[in-house]
Amino acid sequence: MIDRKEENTAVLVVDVQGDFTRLMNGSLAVEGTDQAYLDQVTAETRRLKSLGFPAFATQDWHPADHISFVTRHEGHNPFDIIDLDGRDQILWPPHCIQNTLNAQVLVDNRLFEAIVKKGMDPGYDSYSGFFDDGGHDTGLDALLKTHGITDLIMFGLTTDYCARATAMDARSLGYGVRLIKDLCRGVAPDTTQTALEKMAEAGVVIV
Ligand code: VGL
Ligand code: ZN
Repeated sequence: MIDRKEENTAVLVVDVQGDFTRLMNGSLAVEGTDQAYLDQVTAETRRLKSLGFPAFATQDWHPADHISFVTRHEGHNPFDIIDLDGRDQILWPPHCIQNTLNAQVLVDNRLFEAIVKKGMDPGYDSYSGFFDDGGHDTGLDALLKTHGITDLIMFGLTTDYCARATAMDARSLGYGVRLIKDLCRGVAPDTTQTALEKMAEAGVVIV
């Protein structure tokens, strides 16, 4: 438990949005995302913020015709993997469509200095909050640097995709990263386990 302020350290809440939750009957609902989970995430964000840590969030924010949506690929089923310009692309149920209820960040938005949107380009997925698959920068790195941030305390959804990718990019960019595992939930147990291992190998401290 982090119980006092540390300089140059921010909280980063990843993609805590209705479509990833059971609570909101999300299209890509992940196990263990009930009201109790949301209450825990909100309470921890509030607690860390009241200790003096600035908080930021990321938000998956797709156009209705996003390339990652299975509906764009005739003859495919959700969770099929296709080749997209040499990259593996998982085909997801449509989720986090811009301006829909289930794209909203479920943690009190007033707690955040900023909410950084990602995945707006219809042609590229963006699990990472820093860069999309086409290498386009979301501005998160510059934003954190403006606030003097060198270290991140991260949690959110999903462990195996967006939390993983964001944590890995954060490490590549030189941030110190702690991931609060109990406040993360994954799409599937095996990929979640692999994600935790890969993050630890990259120097993410799993707490
Ligand atoms: C995510 C799958 C597709 C995530 C986003 O937030 O982890 N997963 N888009
Ligand atoms: Zn997405």
